[in-house]
Amino acid sequence: MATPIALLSVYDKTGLLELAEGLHKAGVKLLGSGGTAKKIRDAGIPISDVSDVTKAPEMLGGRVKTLHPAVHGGILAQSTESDAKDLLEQNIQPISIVVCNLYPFTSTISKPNCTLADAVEEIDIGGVTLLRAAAKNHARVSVLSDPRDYTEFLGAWTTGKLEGNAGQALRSGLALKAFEMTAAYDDAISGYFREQYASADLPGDKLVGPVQRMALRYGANPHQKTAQAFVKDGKLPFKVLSGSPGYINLLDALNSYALVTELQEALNLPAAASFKHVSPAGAAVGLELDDVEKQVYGVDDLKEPLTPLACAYARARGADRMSSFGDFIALSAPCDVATAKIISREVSDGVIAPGYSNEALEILRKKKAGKYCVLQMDSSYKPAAIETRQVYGVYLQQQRNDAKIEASLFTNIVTKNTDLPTSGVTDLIVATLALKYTQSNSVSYAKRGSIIGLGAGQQSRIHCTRLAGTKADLWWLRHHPRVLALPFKKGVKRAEKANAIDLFVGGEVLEGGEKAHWEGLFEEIPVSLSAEERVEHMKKLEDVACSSDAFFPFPDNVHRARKSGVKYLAAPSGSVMDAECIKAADEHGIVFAHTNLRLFHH
Ligand code: 93A
Repeated sequence: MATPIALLSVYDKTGLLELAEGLHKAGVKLLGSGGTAKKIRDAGIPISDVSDVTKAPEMLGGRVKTLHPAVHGGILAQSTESDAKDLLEQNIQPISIVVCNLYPFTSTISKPNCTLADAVEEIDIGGVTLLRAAAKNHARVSVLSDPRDYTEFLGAWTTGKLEGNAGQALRSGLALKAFEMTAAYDDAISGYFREQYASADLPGDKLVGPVQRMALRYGANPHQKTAQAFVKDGKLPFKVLSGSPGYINLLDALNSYALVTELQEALNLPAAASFKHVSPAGAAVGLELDDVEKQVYGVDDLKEPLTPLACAYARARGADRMSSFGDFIALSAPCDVATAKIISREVSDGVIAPGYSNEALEILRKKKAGKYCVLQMDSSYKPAAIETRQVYGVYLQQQRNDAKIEASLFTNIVTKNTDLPTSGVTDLIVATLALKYTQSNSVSYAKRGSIIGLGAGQQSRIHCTRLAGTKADLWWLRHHPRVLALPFKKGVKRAEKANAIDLFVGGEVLEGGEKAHWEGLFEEIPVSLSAEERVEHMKKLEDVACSSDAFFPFPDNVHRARKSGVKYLAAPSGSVMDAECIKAADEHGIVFAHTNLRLFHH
């Protein structure tokens, strides 16, 4: 049998001499690139230079060292007669082992004074080619890309364990490692050039090519200093028209935009969402507001006539005004003046929409002294079918949740009452679509095309049903004539009014300074709503739709939903208590649709 040959070309020379010595003793002929060969030779271990084999010197200041048919022919040749003939004709020896690690691109670019030329010079070409060639031909060739594998490999080689299946398994594992290594190396290189050539770090940055990457101020928290948003292909699907988005802003923006797009598609009406911490505080389609609703949503004084889009945002923002404080807004249609005017007077972090009228954009750009974040989404954008994230160093990958929420989802009605009117279907679509983009567990209540109560991120479903139900109750109590007539002093700010109303409808008992402050907001101190007044008013909350992102484990959820006027209910089946839940719905004359679609979202 011909003497086996190992080609060694390593930047990191850790463990190199021990490996070279071991291979030499095992009868392997060593071949090395410049520095690698010198180090081994200096230690007294016999080794030939690659240039002896290629008959060409290393050239271009080291840019070409091992790139030669004599090397790659030797690595890539398979154990076939025809390949053996080719090698013989060209006088090339087959190579059995490739030991290679790459120029340190990542550590070079992380040095503060690294120039583009420094980075370019650190891009390893020949080493990557060695690794890929050897890994490709792992049926015959062993590739060592990590010094930590030298000892095990040497042991296997010297004890003959590289024969047969065990040998193949070891070569396969080493090949995979080499492929991972070259992939990560290429990722680092493209990441660097994305930053150099396709990054818009400031709104209005003028780039010749597409903007693929954007530096973010910080991650979820200010001490998480490294943060960026990027795509690997094409360009970022949004433009920054004003302000600079943060990491959580983008989580909100992208999730909320998906929600409003799907709402508009499902119901053929402009839609809006008000997001906080990656869950909707409210979401709605643009059904016209009546006079009471205008007052409840605080848009009765707006001079501008309300467009359907403005109605959608007024509703979305008005579902839970406390939670919407500092929201990120998504609009399914280009932002008009009326919508911009509503946004301009609320406390909000940013907005994403497929476009803005010139006047609307002017209004929004003035908000927060120019710091208000305005994003324009490319409406033709289609997200990838597979989504990947990393948690604690582990990649998680899944198919994107592309389930369509439409009327057909609610046709399997399992209760005696099967009378589901169009308005009920609309509200079930709104309630269910909102859950698709709400942190689980989640339950939502909807009425008049709008979320009126939403419980997010609860570990217990009944807690979620109660939380959402209480929000729906407070929303409805805000329609009470005595709330609408609360005698606020002139000059009380909108956010302060929202807070004061929340305390009033919530029946919170106030003391000391807090009580004095609250009372000081009014011309005349309001008398609390009595228990009877509350009961009387709550009786009038009817025809509410409620949806759950997973099955109801117990009928208590159905009973609780009913207390907030629920008439239309949707949830997947699958609970051992399904029959009990249906019985509870029948008891209240509720129309209950089993959707068979679980909608967990994290
Ligand atoms: O500049 S290169 O891309 N051109 C080559 O042909 C080449 N061949 C191996 N760099 C090349 N290498 C790299 O040189 C290896 O990946 C290794 O990191 C390094 C080893 O060089 P030396 O043996 O001279 O220390």
